[in-house]
Amino acid sequence: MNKSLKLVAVLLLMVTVSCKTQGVKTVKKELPTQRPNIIFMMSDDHAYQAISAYSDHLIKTPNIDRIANEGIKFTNACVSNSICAPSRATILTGKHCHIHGKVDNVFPFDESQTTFPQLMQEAGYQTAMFGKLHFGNNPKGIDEFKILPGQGRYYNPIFDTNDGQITVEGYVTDIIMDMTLEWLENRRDENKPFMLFSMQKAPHREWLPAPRHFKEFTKKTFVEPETLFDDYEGRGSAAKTAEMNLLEHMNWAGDSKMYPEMMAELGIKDKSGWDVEAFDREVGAMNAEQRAVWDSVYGPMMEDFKKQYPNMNDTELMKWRYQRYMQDYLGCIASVDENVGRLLDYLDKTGLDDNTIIVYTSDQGFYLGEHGWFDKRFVYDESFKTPLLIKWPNVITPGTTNTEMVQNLDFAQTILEAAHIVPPSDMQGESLIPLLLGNNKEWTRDAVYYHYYEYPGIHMVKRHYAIITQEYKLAHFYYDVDEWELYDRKNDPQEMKNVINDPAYANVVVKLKKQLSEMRKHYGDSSELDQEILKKYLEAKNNPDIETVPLH
Ligand code: SGN
Ligand code: CA
Repeated sequence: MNKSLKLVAVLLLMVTVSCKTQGVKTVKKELPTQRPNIIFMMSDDHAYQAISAYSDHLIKTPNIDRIANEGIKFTNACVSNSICAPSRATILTGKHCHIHGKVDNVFPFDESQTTFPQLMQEAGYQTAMFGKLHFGNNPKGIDEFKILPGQGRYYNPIFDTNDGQITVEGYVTDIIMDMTLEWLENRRDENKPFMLFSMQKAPHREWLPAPRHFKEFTKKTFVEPETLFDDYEGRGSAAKTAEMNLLEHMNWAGDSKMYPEMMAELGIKDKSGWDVEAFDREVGAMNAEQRAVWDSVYGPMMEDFKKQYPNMNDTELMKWRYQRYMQDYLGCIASVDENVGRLLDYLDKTGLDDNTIIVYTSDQGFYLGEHGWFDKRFVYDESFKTPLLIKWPNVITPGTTNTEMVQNLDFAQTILEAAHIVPPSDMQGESLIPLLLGNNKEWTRDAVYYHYYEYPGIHMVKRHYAIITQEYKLAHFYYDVDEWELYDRKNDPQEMKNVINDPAYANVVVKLKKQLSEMRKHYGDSSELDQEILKKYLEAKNNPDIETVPLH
């Protein structure tokens, strides 16, 4: 064998050996060196049950599903407090609510807290935010913003901007995406990576779709959840006294879209005290063209209902209200999905998608008739869990499903690490980067912490804190009752039976109570703090001079 042939043979041998060793050794994936752009899309109250990547029993969302198909879908993502502003403050600070101060929609955010966009801005990222933030409308660390004041409205909405207020004609979901795309096209600084928040108001109550979807969705009939007629036996008093039942607590005008005049004709009273106002606030904000489409669809539908109403029993009314609710809620989702499609197409077309992380999530989950409910707040699954889909080309393996318990608390650290920024040591989450890279063995968390506060207040969900593992959920409702609930998540996924007093679970209860108490200590939460927060809340509620009291 001559020299060069020998060399080729040796090289071939080396390649074979190294291929073999690579087959057995797990190669740890690393972060790419180039800093990525990040687009954080969040909708308000978007239940995972209404995303076909999770389940298509209610609606198909082909565009949102693209993110899952091209990236990762988390099936056990959850929040630490299932309500809007607290969840958003947790996302921005990477801290639990008792630390950042926004424990409910009422208490103020502690403005001295650092938010992750501030750190990104300091590190050279261009930052922008469009849509719903829900608190502190001059967000820290954001170069350019157009934000709905408070909850904002669906038609012809007002926005707070860097240069004052503007009113924009059209439908809110389309407008927020117009703003997002316009910024990408015209105001992006090509020399900087960007952090862009595109945050939809939809499908928040009172669930008003775009006029182009009125007809299609009001004709649809949706499958009912198995627990629509839940009687709350087998649960504690919190489920029984909550005011979120479709039959009992939904507004007729605001929610079910009955014309106020029709309510008067049928002798239906405004039980909530803001039902008619809610209808006027949204439907009253339509322009003549939008209103004409509304009347042409909702008019005949409600006339038809008016004829049936006197002969309907409670079961029929519940079924009707559920369909009405789903028609409007899912009509809103249709627009959200179309607009996600617009963004993905734009990124594809411009090639920007190559180095851009796209996140799709919600500020919490939502009840779509499960347990007879709408709204959120409880630690029970439909509101505790939230959708989370992330796409990152060349980093996340397309079509990955992950079942770990990840939380909104983790988002700040994840995004900072992706951007090569070291997170401050007082953030309380864990970076999801190992899971995004597929280094799943590095993930060690086995339980998450939850704490809901806003009570007494709208929907009357009692204060509770909880520990949640893959197998169990242990919750303590501590005001104005003292009740514990335990659910076996594997054997009772619908959470119909509180097994706290079942002797078969006695050991589980002891173990989880201990773990929960350690967890509270670890995160700096305590009964003393609970009492302090409660005291302040009750004082504010009883003081007519303090504006921050929840009105309903
Ligand atoms: C409003 C809604 C409630 C909802 C809260 C909080 N009522 O008060 O149903 O729970 O917002 O929602 S409404 O009749 O005014 O729509 S959150 O998403 O902002 O937390
Ligand atoms: Ca919300």
